[in-house]
Amino acid sequence: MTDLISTLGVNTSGPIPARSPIDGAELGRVAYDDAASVEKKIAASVEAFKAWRDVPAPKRGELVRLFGEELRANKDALGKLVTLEAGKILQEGLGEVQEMIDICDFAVGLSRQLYGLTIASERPGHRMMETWHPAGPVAVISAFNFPVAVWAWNAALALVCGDSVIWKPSEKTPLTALATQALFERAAKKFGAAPANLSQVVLGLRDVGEMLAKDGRIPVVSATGSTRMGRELAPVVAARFGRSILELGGNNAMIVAPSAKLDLAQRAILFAAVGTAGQRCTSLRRLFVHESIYDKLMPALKKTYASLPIGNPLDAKTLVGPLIDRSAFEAMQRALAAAKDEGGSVTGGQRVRTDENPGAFYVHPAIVEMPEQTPVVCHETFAPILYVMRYRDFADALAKHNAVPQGLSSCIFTTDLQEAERFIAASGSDCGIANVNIGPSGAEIGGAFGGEKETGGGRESGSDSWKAYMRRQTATINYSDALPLAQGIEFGA
Ligand code: UN1
Repeated sequence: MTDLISTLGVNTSGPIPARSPIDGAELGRVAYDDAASVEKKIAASVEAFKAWRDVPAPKRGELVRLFGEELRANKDALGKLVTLEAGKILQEGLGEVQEMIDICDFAVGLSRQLYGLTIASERPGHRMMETWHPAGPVAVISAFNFPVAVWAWNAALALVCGDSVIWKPSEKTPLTALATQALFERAAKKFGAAPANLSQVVLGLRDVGEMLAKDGRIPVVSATGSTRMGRELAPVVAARFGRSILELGGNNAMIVAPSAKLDLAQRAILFAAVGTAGQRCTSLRRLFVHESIYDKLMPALKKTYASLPIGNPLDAKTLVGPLIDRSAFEAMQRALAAAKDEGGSVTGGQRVRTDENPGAFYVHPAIVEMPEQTPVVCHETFAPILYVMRYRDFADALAKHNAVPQGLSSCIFTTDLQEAERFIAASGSDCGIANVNIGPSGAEIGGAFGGEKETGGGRESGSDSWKAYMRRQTATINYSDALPLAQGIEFGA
Protein backbone atom coordinates (compact mmCIF):
# COMPACT_ATOMS: atom_id res chain seq x y z
CA MET A 1 0.00 0.00 0.00
CA THR A 2 1.47 3.33 -0.97
CA ASP A 3 1.33 6.61 0.98
CA LEU A 4 -0.95 8.39 -1.43
CA ILE A 5 -3.44 5.55 -1.64
CA SER A 6 -3.79 5.43 2.15
CA THR A 7 -3.86 9.22 2.60
CA LEU A 8 -6.62 9.50 0.04
CA GLY A 9 -8.60 6.69 1.61
CA VAL A 10 -8.80 4.78 -1.69
CA ASN A 11 -10.56 1.46 -1.25
CA THR A 12 -7.97 -1.18 -2.03
CA SER A 13 -9.91 -4.24 -1.06
CA GLY A 14 -10.82 -6.59 -3.85
CA PRO A 15 -9.81 -9.82 -5.47
CA ILE A 16 -7.44 -8.40 -8.11
CA PRO A 17 -3.87 -7.59 -7.07
CA ALA A 18 -2.23 -4.48 -8.53
CA ARG A 19 1.47 -5.17 -8.91
CA SER A 20 4.50 -2.98 -9.38
CA PRO A 21 6.68 -3.69 -12.42
CA ILE A 22 9.65 -2.61 -10.27
CA ASP A 23 9.76 -5.85 -8.30
CA GLY A 24 6.46 -7.61 -8.88
CA ALA A 25 5.27 -6.69 -5.36
CA GLU A 26 1.62 -6.19 -4.67
CA LEU A 27 0.78 -2.49 -4.27
CA GLY A 28 -2.88 -2.95 -3.44
CA ARG A 29 -6.00 -4.76 -4.54
CA VAL A 30 -8.94 -3.71 -6.64
CA ALA A 31 -12.33 -5.01 -7.68
CA TYR A 32 -13.50 -4.98 -11.29
CA ASP A 33 -16.85 -3.54 -12.29
CA ASP A 34 -19.28 -6.14 -13.54
CA ALA A 35 -21.74 -5.44 -16.35
CA ALA A 36 -24.43 -4.22 -13.94
CA SER A 37 -22.03 -1.80 -12.31
CA VAL A 38 -20.83 -0.43 -15.67
CA GLU A 39 -24.45 0.02 -16.74
CA LYS A 40 -25.21 1.88 -13.52
CA LYS A 41 -22.23 4.16 -14.00
CA ILE A 42 -23.18 4.96 -17.59
CA ALA A 43 -26.72 5.85 -16.48
CA ALA A 44 -25.29 8.00 -13.67
CA SER A 45 -22.98 9.71 -16.16
CA VAL A 46 -25.96 10.67 -18.31
CA GLU A 47 -27.63 12.24 -15.27
CA ALA A 48 -24.47 14.10 -14.32
CA PHE A 49 -24.15 15.38 -17.88
CA LYS A 50 -27.70 16.73 -17.88
CA ALA A 51 -26.91 18.90 -14.86
CA TRP A 52 -23.37 19.85 -15.87
CA ARG A 53 -24.18 21.03 -19.40
CA ASP A 54 -26.19 23.93 -17.95
CA VAL A 55 -23.41 25.17 -15.68
CA PRO A 56 -21.69 28.14 -17.39
CA ALA A 57 -18.40 27.09 -18.95
CA PRO A 58 -16.21 29.52 -16.93
CA LYS A 59 -17.75 28.06 -13.78
CA ARG A 60 -16.96 24.57 -15.04
CA GLY A 61 -13.43 25.87 -15.47
CA GLU A 62 -13.36 26.70 -11.78
CA LEU A 63 -13.79 23.01 -10.94
CA VAL A 64 -10.88 22.15 -13.22
CA ARG A 65 -8.84 24.91 -11.58
CA LEU A 66 -9.48 23.36 -8.18
CA PHE A 67 -8.55 19.96 -9.51
CA GLY A 68 -5.29 21.44 -10.81
CA GLU A 69 -4.64 22.76 -7.29
CA GLU A 70 -5.09 19.26 -5.86
CA LEU A 71 -2.64 17.96 -8.42
CA ARG A 72 -0.13 20.65 -7.51
CA ALA A 73 -0.42 19.84 -3.83
CA ASN A 74 -0.06 16.10 -4.49
CA LYS A 75 2.39 16.16 -7.38
CA ASP A 76 5.16 14.34 -5.52
CA ALA A 77 2.90 11.64 -4.17
CA LEU A 78 1.03 11.00 -7.40
CA GLY A 79 4.24 11.13 -9.42
CA LYS A 80 5.70 8.50 -7.12
CA LEU A 81 2.63 6.33 -7.48
CA VAL A 82 2.96 6.57 -11.28
CA THR A 83 6.54 5.35 -10.90
CA LEU A 84 5.49 2.50 -8.63
CA GLU A 85 2.66 1.34 -10.83
CA ALA A 86 3.95 2.04 -14.35
CA GLY A 87 7.69 1.70 -13.67
CA LYS A 88 8.80 4.96 -15.31
CA ILE A 89 11.57 6.87 -13.53
CA LEU A 90 10.52 9.40 -10.91
CA GLN A 91 11.46 12.41 -13.07
CA GLU A 92 9.05 11.11 -15.69
CA GLY A 93 6.39 10.26 -13.12
CA LEU A 94 6.56 13.85 -11.91
CA GLY A 95 6.60 15.11 -15.50
CA GLU A 96 3.45 13.17 -16.15
CA VAL A 97 1.67 14.86 -13.25
CA GLN A 98 3.01 18.20 -14.51
CA GLU A 99 1.30 17.46 -17.83
CA MET A 100 -1.94 17.03 -15.91
CA ILE A 101 -1.44 20.36 -14.15
CA ASP A 102 -0.60 22.07 -17.43
CA ILE A 103 -3.69 20.75 -19.19
CA CYS A 104 -5.82 21.88 -16.25
CA ASP A 105 -4.41 25.40 -16.61
CA PHE A 106 -5.02 25.24 -20.35
CA ALA A 107 -8.59 24.05 -19.83
CA VAL A 108 -9.34 26.79 -17.29
CA GLY A 109 -8.38 29.44 -19.84
CA LEU A 110 -10.28 27.56 -22.51
CA SER A 111 -13.42 27.62 -20.39
CA ARG A 112 -13.74 31.29 -21.35
CA GLN A 113 -12.85 30.70 -24.99
CA LEU A 114 -15.19 28.06 -26.37
CA TYR A 115 -15.76 30.36 -29.30
CA GLY A 116 -18.14 29.86 -32.17
CA LEU A 117 -18.36 31.95 -35.31
CA THR A 118 -20.87 34.51 -36.44
CA ILE A 119 -21.43 33.96 -40.13
CA ALA A 120 -22.85 36.41 -42.68
CA SER A 121 -26.33 35.30 -43.64
CA GLU A 122 -27.42 35.60 -47.27
CA ARG A 123 -30.93 36.54 -46.11
CA PRO A 124 -31.88 40.07 -44.99
CA GLY A 125 -32.77 40.48 -41.31
CA HIS A 126 -31.08 37.22 -40.42
CA ARG A 127 -28.16 36.34 -38.23
CA MET A 128 -26.32 33.06 -38.43
CA MET A 129 -24.04 31.71 -35.75
CA GLU A 130 -22.24 28.62 -34.73
CA THR A 131 -22.45 27.44 -31.13
CA TRP A 132 -20.49 24.70 -29.44
CA HIS A 133 -22.61 22.70 -27.03
CA PRO A 134 -21.60 19.96 -24.61
CA ALA A 135 -21.65 16.56 -26.32
CA GLY A 136 -22.57 14.12 -23.55
CA PRO A 137 -20.74 11.53 -21.46
CA VAL A 138 -17.21 10.99 -22.76
CA ALA A 139 -15.50 7.62 -22.29
CA VAL A 140 -11.74 7.69 -21.84
CA ILE A 141 -9.86 4.44 -22.33
CA SER A 142 -6.23 4.90 -21.33
CA ALA A 143 -3.03 2.88 -21.52
CA PHE A 144 -0.56 1.86 -18.82
CA ASN A 145 2.34 3.96 -20.07
CA PHE A 146 0.74 7.33 -19.37
CA PRO A 147 -1.67 6.11 -16.73
CA VAL A 148 -2.94 9.52 -15.66
CA ALA A 149 -1.81 12.31 -18.03
CA VAL A 150 -3.65 11.07 -21.11
CA TRP A 151 -6.86 10.80 -19.11
CA ALA A 152 -6.29 14.37 -17.90
CA TRP A 153 -5.85 15.67 -21.47
CA ASN A 154 -9.26 14.28 -22.24
CA ALA A 155 -11.02 14.86 -18.95
CA ALA A 156 -9.91 18.46 -18.34
CA LEU A 157 -11.18 19.45 -21.79
CA ALA A 158 -14.34 17.35 -21.57
CA LEU A 159 -15.22 18.86 -18.20
CA VAL A 160 -14.92 22.48 -19.30
CA CYS A 161 -16.81 21.53 -22.45
CA GLY A 162 -19.72 20.48 -20.21
CA ASP A 163 -19.36 16.71 -20.56
CA SER A 164 -19.31 14.02 -17.91
CA VAL A 165 -16.46 11.50 -17.98
CA ILE A 166 -16.19 7.74 -17.59
CA TRP A 167 -12.64 6.47 -17.36
CA LYS A 168 -11.50 2.95 -18.05
CA PRO A 169 -7.80 2.87 -17.17
CA SER A 170 -5.48 0.08 -18.22
CA GLU A 171 -5.90 -3.01 -16.06
CA LYS A 172 -2.16 -2.68 -15.44
CA THR A 173 -2.53 0.67 -13.67
CA PRO A 174 -5.76 0.80 -11.64
CA LEU A 175 -4.31 2.45 -8.53
CA THR A 176 -3.11 5.65 -10.16
CA ALA A 177 -6.61 5.96 -11.64
CA LEU A 178 -8.29 5.50 -8.28
CA ALA A 179 -5.92 7.99 -6.64
CA THR A 180 -6.59 10.55 -9.41
CA GLN A 181 -10.31 9.99 -9.04
CA ALA A 182 -10.02 10.60 -5.28
CA LEU A 183 -8.18 13.87 -5.96
CA PHE A 184 -10.88 14.86 -8.41
CA GLU A 185 -13.56 14.13 -5.84
CA ARG A 186 -11.77 16.34 -3.33
CA ALA A 187 -11.81 19.18 -5.86
CA ALA A 188 -15.48 18.53 -6.62
CA LYS A 189 -16.29 18.74 -2.91
CA LYS A 190 -14.48 22.07 -2.60
CA PHE A 191 -16.27 23.31 -5.69
CA GLY A 192 -19.57 22.38 -4.10
CA ALA A 193 -21.83 22.53 -7.11
CA ALA A 194 -20.61 19.60 -9.19
CA PRO A 195 -23.23 16.96 -9.91
CA ALA A 196 -22.61 13.52 -8.42
CA ASN A 197 -20.76 11.09 -10.71
CA LEU A 198 -19.43 13.79 -12.98
CA SER A 199 -16.25 11.79 -13.38
CA GLN A 200 -16.17 8.07 -12.68
CA VAL A 201 -13.76 5.18 -13.01
CA VAL A 202 -14.71 1.76 -14.31
CA LEU A 203 -12.18 -1.00 -13.77
CA GLY A 204 -11.96 -4.16 -15.77
CA LEU A 205 -10.71 -5.84 -18.89
CA ARG A 206 -11.66 -5.65 -22.53
CA ASP A 207 -15.36 -6.39 -21.92
CA VAL A 208 -15.70 -3.14 -19.96
CA GLY A 209 -14.17 -1.17 -22.84
CA GLU A 210 -16.53 -2.93 -25.22
CA MET A 211 -19.56 -1.90 -23.17
CA LEU A 212 -18.46 1.72 -23.39
CA ALA A 213 -17.75 1.46 -27.12
CA LYS A 214 -21.17 -0.02 -27.84
CA ASP A 215 -23.26 2.32 -25.74
CA GLY A 216 -25.24 4.89 -27.70
CA ARG A 217 -25.48 7.14 -24.66
CA ILE A 218 -21.76 7.89 -24.95
CA PRO A 219 -21.25 10.15 -27.99
CA VAL A 220 -17.46 10.36 -27.68
CA VAL A 221 -15.01 7.55 -26.97
CA SER A 222 -11.39 8.58 -26.65
CA ALA A 223 -9.04 5.60 -26.68
CA THR A 224 -5.29 5.35 -26.35
CA GLY A 225 -3.51 2.07 -26.95
CA SER A 226 -2.38 -0.30 -29.65
CA THR A 227 -3.44 -0.14 -33.28
CA ARG A 228 -4.94 -3.60 -32.80
CA MET A 229 -7.17 -2.26 -30.03
CA GLY A 230 -8.22 0.75 -32.12
CA ARG A 231 -8.97 -1.42 -35.12
CA GLU A 232 -11.43 -3.40 -33.02
CA LEU A 233 -12.91 -0.48 -31.12
CA ALA A 234 -13.42 2.08 -33.89
CA PRO A 235 -15.94 0.07 -35.97
CA VAL A 236 -17.98 -0.64 -32.84
CA VAL A 237 -18.22 3.08 -32.05
CA ALA A 238 -18.80 3.93 -35.73
CA ALA A 239 -21.59 1.33 -36.06
CA ARG A 240 -23.69 3.47 -33.74
CA PHE A 241 -22.37 6.71 -35.30
CA GLY A 242 -20.42 7.63 -32.20
CA ARG A 243 -17.24 9.65 -32.48
CA SER A 244 -13.94 8.11 -31.55
CA ILE A 245 -10.73 9.96 -30.78
CA LEU A 246 -7.95 7.46 -31.38
CA GLU A 247 -4.36 7.71 -30.30
CA LEU A 248 -2.80 4.43 -31.35
CA GLY A 249 0.58 3.05 -32.31
CA GLY A 250 3.53 5.16 -33.34
CA ASN A 251 6.73 4.17 -35.11
CA ASN A 252 8.54 7.43 -34.74
CA ALA A 253 11.71 8.28 -36.57
CA MET A 254 14.56 10.76 -36.54
CA ILE A 255 16.66 11.80 -39.49
CA VAL A 256 20.15 12.92 -38.52
CA ALA A 257 21.46 15.04 -41.37
CA PRO A 258 25.12 15.84 -42.12
CA SER A 259 24.82 19.35 -40.66
CA ALA A 260 23.18 18.19 -37.39
CA LYS A 261 24.55 19.25 -34.03
CA LEU A 262 25.53 15.75 -33.04
CA ASP A 263 25.72 16.37 -29.31
CA LEU A 264 22.12 17.59 -29.30
CA ALA A 265 21.00 14.76 -31.56
CA GLN A 266 22.62 12.22 -29.31
CA ARG A 267 20.90 13.55 -26.20
CA ALA A 268 17.58 13.65 -28.00
CA ILE A 269 18.04 10.07 -29.20
CA LEU A 270 18.76 8.92 -25.68
CA PHE A 271 15.73 10.55 -24.09
CA ALA A 272 13.39 9.45 -26.86
CA ALA A 273 14.67 5.90 -27.38
CA VAL A 274 15.43 4.73 -23.85
CA GLY A 275 13.25 7.10 -21.80
CA THR A 276 10.19 5.37 -20.30
CA ALA A 277 12.05 2.19 -21.32
CA GLY A 278 10.88 2.76 -24.88
CA GLN A 279 7.25 2.54 -23.81
CA ARG A 280 5.90 5.87 -25.05
CA CYS A 281 3.72 6.08 -28.09
CA THR A 282 6.15 8.82 -29.09
CA SER A 283 9.32 6.80 -28.39
CA LEU A 284 12.05 6.94 -31.00
CA ARG A 285 12.13 3.61 -32.84
CA ARG A 286 13.76 4.37 -36.20
CA LEU A 287 16.92 6.36 -36.77
CA PHE A 288 18.11 7.40 -40.23
CA VAL A 289 21.71 8.57 -40.07
CA HIS A 290 23.49 10.16 -43.01
CA GLU A 291 26.36 7.98 -44.16
CA SER A 292 28.89 10.84 -43.74
CA ILE A 293 28.35 10.99 -39.96
CA TYR A 294 27.33 7.40 -39.26
CA ASP A 295 30.76 6.29 -38.11
CA LYS A 296 30.99 9.26 -35.78
CA LEU A 297 27.53 9.11 -34.25
CA MET A 298 27.09 5.38 -33.84
CA PRO A 299 30.18 4.57 -31.75
CA ALA A 300 29.36 7.51 -29.46
CA LEU A 301 25.77 6.36 -29.12
CA LYS A 302 26.78 2.78 -28.42
CA LYS A 303 29.19 3.99 -25.78
CA THR A 304 26.43 5.93 -24.00
CA TYR A 305 24.11 2.93 -24.27
CA ALA A 306 26.75 0.67 -22.72
CA SER A 307 26.77 2.61 -19.48
CA LEU A 308 23.06 3.34 -19.15
CA PRO A 309 21.90 3.26 -15.54
CA ILE A 310 19.22 0.58 -15.53
CA GLY A 311 17.44 -0.13 -12.27
CA ASN A 312 14.92 0.94 -9.71
CA PRO A 313 13.06 3.92 -11.19
CA LEU A 314 12.78 5.51 -7.74
CA ASP A 315 16.56 5.83 -7.65
CA ALA A 316 17.53 9.32 -8.88
CA LYS A 317 20.47 7.96 -10.91
CA THR A 318 18.36 5.51 -12.91
CA LEU A 319 17.46 6.38 -16.49
CA VAL A 320 15.91 3.07 -17.53
CA GLY A 321 13.27 1.40 -15.39
CA PRO A 322 11.56 -1.94 -15.96
CA LEU A 323 9.27 -3.01 -18.76
CA ILE A 324 5.66 -3.22 -17.69
CA ASP A 325 5.48 -7.03 -17.65
CA ARG A 326 6.61 -10.36 -19.02
CA SER A 327 4.60 -10.09 -22.21
CA ALA A 328 6.36 -6.79 -23.04
CA PHE A 329 9.70 -8.53 -22.51
CA GLU A 330 8.69 -11.46 -24.70
CA ALA A 331 7.47 -9.17 -27.48
CA MET A 332 10.82 -7.39 -27.35
CA GLN A 333 12.75 -10.66 -27.63
CA ARG A 334 10.60 -11.78 -30.54
CA ALA A 335 11.25 -8.50 -32.35
CA LEU A 336 15.00 -8.79 -31.78
CA ALA A 337 15.02 -12.35 -33.10
CA ALA A 338 13.09 -11.22 -36.19
CA ALA A 339 15.48 -8.30 -36.66
CA LYS A 340 18.45 -10.70 -36.66
CA ASP A 341 16.68 -12.90 -39.21
CA GLU A 342 16.15 -9.86 -41.37
CA GLY A 343 19.84 -9.02 -41.35
CA GLY A 344 20.09 -6.78 -38.29
CA SER A 345 23.05 -6.54 -35.97
CA VAL A 346 21.90 -6.28 -32.37
CA THR A 347 23.71 -4.56 -29.50
CA GLY A 348 22.08 -5.00 -26.08
CA GLY A 349 18.49 -6.12 -25.61
CA GLN A 350 19.15 -8.74 -22.96
CA ARG A 351 17.32 -9.12 -19.66
CA VAL A 352 19.22 -7.74 -16.66
CA ARG A 353 18.85 -7.60 -12.86
CA THR A 354 17.34 -11.07 -12.69
CA ASP A 355 19.07 -11.70 -9.34
CA GLU A 356 17.87 -8.51 -7.64
CA ASN A 357 14.40 -8.52 -9.22
CA PRO A 358 13.47 -12.00 -10.43
CA GLY A 359 9.81 -11.03 -10.67
CA ALA A 360 10.45 -7.98 -12.83
CA PHE A 361 11.57 -7.39 -16.41
CA TYR A 362 14.50 -5.05 -16.78
CA VAL A 363 16.21 -5.00 -20.15
CA HIS A 364 19.24 -3.40 -21.65
CA PRO A 365 17.94 -1.06 -24.37
CA ALA A 366 18.86 -2.37 -27.81
CA ILE A 367 20.44 -0.74 -30.82
CA VAL A 368 19.80 -2.69 -33.99
CA GLU A 369 21.72 -1.71 -37.10
CA MET A 370 19.62 -2.69 -40.09
CA PRO A 371 20.71 -3.04 -43.71
CA GLU A 372 17.32 -1.64 -44.74
CA GLN A 373 13.83 -0.93 -43.45
CA THR A 374 12.64 -4.54 -43.19
CA PRO A 375 9.17 -5.68 -41.96
CA VAL A 376 10.13 -5.79 -38.27
CA VAL A 377 11.18 -2.13 -38.45
CA CYS A 378 7.77 -1.20 -39.81
CA HIS A 379 6.07 -2.73 -36.79
CA GLU A 380 5.71 -0.96 -33.43
CA THR A 381 7.24 -3.00 -30.61
CA PHE A 382 6.57 -1.31 -27.28
CA ALA A 383 10.08 -1.72 -25.90
CA PRO A 384 13.46 0.05 -26.08
CA ILE A 385 14.58 -1.08 -29.53
CA LEU A 386 16.19 1.49 -31.78
CA TYR A 387 16.54 0.43 -35.42
CA VAL A 388 19.31 2.35 -37.16
CA MET A 389 19.69 2.77 -40.90
CA ARG A 390 22.15 4.70 -43.07
CA TYR A 391 21.02 7.04 -45.79
CA ARG A 392 22.72 8.90 -48.60
CA ASP A 393 20.00 10.98 -50.18
CA PHE A 394 17.59 13.20 -48.21
CA ALA A 395 14.59 12.49 -50.45
CA ASP A 396 15.20 8.78 -50.05
CA ALA A 397 15.41 9.11 -46.24
CA LEU A 398 12.18 11.07 -46.23
CA ALA A 399 10.45 8.46 -48.38
CA LYS A 400 11.59 5.68 -46.03
CA HIS A 401 10.60 7.80 -43.05
CA ASN A 402 7.03 7.88 -44.34
CA ALA A 403 6.99 4.27 -45.54
CA VAL A 404 5.51 2.78 -42.37
CA PRO A 405 1.85 2.31 -41.47
CA GLN A 406 1.99 4.57 -38.41
CA GLY A 407 2.09 8.37 -38.39
CA LEU A 408 2.42 9.82 -34.92
CA SER A 409 5.67 11.71 -34.33
CA SER A 410 8.78 12.52 -36.30
CA CYS A 411 11.86 14.70 -36.27
CA ILE A 412 14.95 15.83 -38.08
CA PHE A 413 18.25 17.08 -36.71
CA THR A 414 19.71 19.51 -39.20
CA THR A 415 20.97 23.06 -39.41
CA ASP A 416 20.21 23.19 -43.12
CA LEU A 417 17.17 25.44 -43.51
CA GLN A 418 16.06 23.81 -46.71
CA GLU A 419 16.05 20.35 -45.20
CA ALA A 420 14.22 21.56 -42.12
CA GLU A 421 11.54 23.23 -44.20
CA ARG A 422 11.23 20.28 -46.54
CA PHE A 423 10.73 18.02 -43.54
CA ILE A 424 7.73 19.98 -42.27
CA ALA A 425 6.29 20.83 -45.69
CA ALA A 426 3.24 19.20 -47.28
CA SER A 427 5.48 16.68 -49.02
CA GLY A 428 7.57 16.15 -45.88
CA SER A 429 6.85 14.11 -42.77
CA ASP A 430 3.37 12.57 -42.89
CA CYS A 431 3.05 12.49 -39.10
CA GLY A 432 0.81 14.44 -36.72
CA ILE A 433 3.90 15.78 -34.98
CA ALA A 434 7.02 16.96 -36.84
CA ASN A 435 9.94 18.46 -34.93
CA VAL A 436 13.18 20.12 -35.98
CA ASN A 437 16.15 19.67 -33.63
CA ILE A 438 13.87 18.17 -30.98
CA GLY A 439 13.25 14.46 -30.41
CA PRO A 440 9.88 12.89 -31.20
CA SER A 441 8.71 12.45 -27.61
CA GLY A 442 7.87 14.82 -24.80
CA ALA A 443 5.36 16.99 -26.64
CA GLU A 444 3.96 20.06 -24.90
CA ILE A 445 0.26 20.03 -24.00
CA GLY A 446 -0.44 23.29 -25.89
CA GLY A 447 -0.32 21.64 -29.31
CA ALA A 448 -2.84 19.18 -30.67
CA PHE A 449 -1.49 15.71 -29.96
CA GLY A 450 -2.09 12.73 -32.23
CA GLY A 451 -1.21 11.24 -35.55
CA GLU A 452 -2.22 9.95 -38.93
CA LYS A 453 -2.62 6.58 -40.65
CA GLU A 454 -2.68 3.68 -38.18
CA THR A 455 -2.13 6.11 -35.32
CA GLY A 456 -5.84 6.72 -35.70
CA GLY A 457 -6.21 10.39 -36.68
CA GLY A 458 -7.43 11.67 -33.30
CA ARG A 459 -6.19 14.89 -31.71
CA GLU A 460 -6.14 15.48 -27.98
CA SER A 461 -4.79 18.07 -25.61
CA GLY A 462 -4.09 21.60 -26.91
CA SER A 463 -4.97 23.85 -29.85
CA ASP A 464 -8.60 23.31 -30.91
CA SER A 465 -8.78 19.65 -29.87
CA TRP A 466 -11.61 20.67 -27.54
CA LYS A 467 -13.98 20.74 -30.50
CA ALA A 468 -14.08 16.94 -30.54
CA TYR A 469 -15.71 17.00 -27.10
CA MET A 470 -18.58 19.24 -28.18
CA ARG A 471 -21.39 19.21 -30.68
CA ARG A 472 -21.53 22.02 -33.20
CA GLN A 473 -24.79 23.77 -33.83
CA THR A 474 -25.54 26.24 -36.59
CA ALA A 475 -28.32 28.56 -35.48
CA THR A 476 -29.98 31.13 -37.74
CA ILE A 477 -32.26 33.80 -36.35
CA ASN A 478 -34.76 35.75 -38.40
CA TYR A 479 -35.39 39.17 -36.86
CA SER A 480 -37.29 40.53 -39.88
CA ASP A 481 -41.01 40.54 -40.67
CA ALA A 482 -40.52 38.50 -43.81
CA LEU A 483 -39.66 34.89 -44.49
CA PRO A 484 -37.08 34.96 -47.27
CA LEU A 485 -35.86 31.52 -48.27
CA ALA A 486 -32.21 30.71 -48.82
CA GLN A 487 -31.01 30.16 -52.38
CA GLY A 488 -33.60 32.76 -53.45
CA ILE A 489 -36.32 30.14 -53.68
CA GLU A 490 -39.89 31.39 -54.08
CA PHE A 491 -42.30 28.92 -52.57
CA GLY A 492 -46.02 29.69 -52.62
CA ALA A 493 -47.24 33.22 -51.66
C1 UN1 B 1 1.75 8.46 -24.92
O1 UN1 B 1 2.79 7.81 -24.88
O2 UN1 B 1 0.63 7.86 -25.08
O3 UN1 B 1 4.77 13.49 -26.09
C2 UN1 B 1 1.64 9.91 -24.70
C3 UN1 B 1 4.95 12.70 -25.17
C4 UN1 B 1 4.03 12.80 -23.98
C5 UN1 B 1 2.79 12.01 -24.18
C6 UN1 B 1 2.96 10.61 -24.64
N1 UN1 B 1 3.70 14.19 -23.78
O4 UN1 B 1 5.82 11.87 -25.18
